[in-house]
Amino acid sequence: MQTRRSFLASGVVAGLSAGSLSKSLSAVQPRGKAGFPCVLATWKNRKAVEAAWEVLQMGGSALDAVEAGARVPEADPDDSSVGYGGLPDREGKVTLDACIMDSQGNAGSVVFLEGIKHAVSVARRVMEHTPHVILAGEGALQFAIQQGFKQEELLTPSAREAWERWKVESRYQPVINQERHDTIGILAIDRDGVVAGACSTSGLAFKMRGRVGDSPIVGAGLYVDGEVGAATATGLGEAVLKKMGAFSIVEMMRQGMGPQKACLEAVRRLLSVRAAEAFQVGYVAVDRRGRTGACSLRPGFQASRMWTSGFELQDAPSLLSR
Ligand code: SD4
Repeated sequence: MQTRRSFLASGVVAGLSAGSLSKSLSAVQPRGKAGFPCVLATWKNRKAVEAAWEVLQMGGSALDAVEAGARVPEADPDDSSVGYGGLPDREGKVTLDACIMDSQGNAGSVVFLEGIKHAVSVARRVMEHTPHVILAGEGALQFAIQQGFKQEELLTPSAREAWERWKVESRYQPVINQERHDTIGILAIDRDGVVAGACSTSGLAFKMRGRVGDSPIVGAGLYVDGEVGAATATGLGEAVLKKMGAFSIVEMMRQGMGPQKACLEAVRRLLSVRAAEAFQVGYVAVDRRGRTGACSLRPGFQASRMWTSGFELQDAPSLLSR
């Protein structure tokens, strides 16, 4: 069990004073809670976490749980960063990226997928029904249709309006936390201690056509190793890609770091990415014992967590103060 003291020591690893982090840290420490089953997700994703939890409660697998969880924001028209209702690229097209991984290291992902709401389920089919890991664009759509997925318009009237407003100036400038970074990264450990993860997003609003972020890239937006744990990311995908965020966190946990300390160290590494002063990234991680971690570059990132004791939404500690 990670103690407050051991976590504060990690502030030193990150080159931070313990004092500057202590306030937010007290909010994020699980205080005696660890273990499994558990579900951990990026942002305020209560319904997704509850859907995943329900699967676990029924005796379902971690893999089924994370898929069920990710499908919730994918179907929600009010979630402007995932699936149906996601903000489009600069040409007004909603393009989706998603990834899923099991505890054996099996992975499936789709990138630049259009017209299919449940990208995470297509990713799972890629993992389970093809010899490949990633399917892109037209090929991913073709595969999804062959698999029986329904093709539909994902651009909602309000997302279209937002795009029309954006077109007036057509300037892309990531705005920290106000872009509604709501990408779902979701991790679960089932009652047998088996770990899985999934990640689903419509990517950055008004991105260049063809742009793919970190979320569907194994090791960047998501990584699972059944012997160690799992991690997932949200925020500016370009930064996460350059640092292989999720993989780094899992590898640090393999070397013995707790999930909180590993997330913090992965965030610290972002400081060397160009324009680090202008973007946000958040990580969440869980080790195979069910200890969790969450950390972001700047304030504003939250983690949603479900244990047997109930749901918790927590403000993650941040490396920078603003
Ligand atoms: C991306 N990481 O495509 C995603 C964006 C994100 O909430 O997390 N948005 O870069």
